[in-house]
Amino acid sequence: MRMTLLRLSRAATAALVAGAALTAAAHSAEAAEAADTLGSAAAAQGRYFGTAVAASHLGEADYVSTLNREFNSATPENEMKWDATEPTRGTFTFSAADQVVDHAQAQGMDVRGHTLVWHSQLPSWVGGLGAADLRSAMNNHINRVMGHYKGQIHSWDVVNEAFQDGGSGARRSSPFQDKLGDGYIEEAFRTARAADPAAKLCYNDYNTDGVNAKSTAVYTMVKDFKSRGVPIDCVGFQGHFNSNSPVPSDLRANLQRFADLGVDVQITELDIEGSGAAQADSYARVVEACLAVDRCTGITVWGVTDKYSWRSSGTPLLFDGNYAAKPAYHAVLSALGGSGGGGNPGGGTATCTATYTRTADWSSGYNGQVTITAGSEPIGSWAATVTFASPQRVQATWNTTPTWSGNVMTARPSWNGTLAAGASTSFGFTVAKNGSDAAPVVGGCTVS
Ligand code: G2I
Repeated sequence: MRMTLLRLSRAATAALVAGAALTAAAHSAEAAEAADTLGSAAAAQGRYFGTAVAASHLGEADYVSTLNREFNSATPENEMKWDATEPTRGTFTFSAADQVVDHAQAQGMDVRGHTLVWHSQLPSWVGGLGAADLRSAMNNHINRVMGHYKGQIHSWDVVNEAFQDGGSGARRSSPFQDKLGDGYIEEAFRTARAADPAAKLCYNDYNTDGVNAKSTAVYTMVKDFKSRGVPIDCVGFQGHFNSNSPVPSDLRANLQRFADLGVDVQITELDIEGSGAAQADSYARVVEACLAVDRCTGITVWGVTDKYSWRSSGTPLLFDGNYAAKPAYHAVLSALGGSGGGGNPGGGTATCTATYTRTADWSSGYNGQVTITAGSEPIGSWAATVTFASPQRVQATWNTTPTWSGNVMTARPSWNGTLAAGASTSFGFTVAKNGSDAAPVVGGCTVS
């Protein structure tokens, strides 16, 4: 059975709260007209699009406006972890997590719970317990945290990162593993099911995105759980990528093999280091992989803006430090079937212009430059066509990642897609004349 999670727009949610009937027709019309944000475009595909949220940034206007505009699911980045919720045994504090949950709910967003049983961000008192005590502390922690948010969490990461990296597929050492043995995961899921029967219960991990020894170890566990009736509903694939750990080509196949076990799959912490077109392509591939798998119910990126990312020097997110939408944003929106977007709070239309100049000329060749200028709204990416006269040949290009169709070059940004309102960038090329001195014809600039 495919779980369809069609998010209501905020307006629709308000209408529903007001008691108005929401017809299917009105619903799809909302989705169709509003697909210029990540959340609305994902909703039109029956998915959610979420982000990690840090309570400490909820006082920053640009952070909040970007969060509220683009996303329809929120995962507290650190606030629900054991060190935040139960720093000393039996004393629970939910104030920071409540801030995120309250904000999300006020915006009609879903909340993903992250995370209950994890070796990291674990207060030292947990590691000091003996086996019997640890078992009761683990179950009590699950009961209390899930109990506090009962009925309010869409999916819970019940157990996080329980497997080792590398080829062995073995369990990672942790107080839980070392003292309770393999059975602790099953026990945690059983306790979690009883604590909040409405929540989807997920196992979440990293470097499990492609088919490899680690993902196969998780697969084997999930298969075993399903065959024995251990409650598990979903598997989270964190999706932390960079040049050492690129988006695997078998991501879709891996998601599908888990889905075929009868669980939902979710991309839970997506971020991809890089910039420009390469980063955008990688993001698009992840979105396409999720959309190709019926049971891939949603994607969460691990933060709103590069400046607050856990690895901010790698600029891995969809919005830069000034909350301008990056090429990766537009690639994601477009892969979700949306368009425009990127934050046009004033409601203006994002536009750009392209103007050509010959910057150098010699008997057998010339250099050309095209200046791209954003209109009255910021843009996150652009494209311009340049048609060269035959038999001219382009020998080099710079500041662009071109694609070719015959003698027509479509120039897109390499690193220079994001432009503030009115700002310019340029790209250039060296052309061999081959007897023709004709100027190239520059087509219009489009915001893509
Ligand atoms: O490491 C990336 C993620 C891998 N999967 C599980 C996620 O929960 C994890 O998130 C990161 C947060 O993004 C970081 O924000 O988890 C880190 C800790 O393992 C978080 O870093 C911590 C710092 O280590 C602390 O020093 C800091 O006090 O963030 C805390 C709050 O800013």
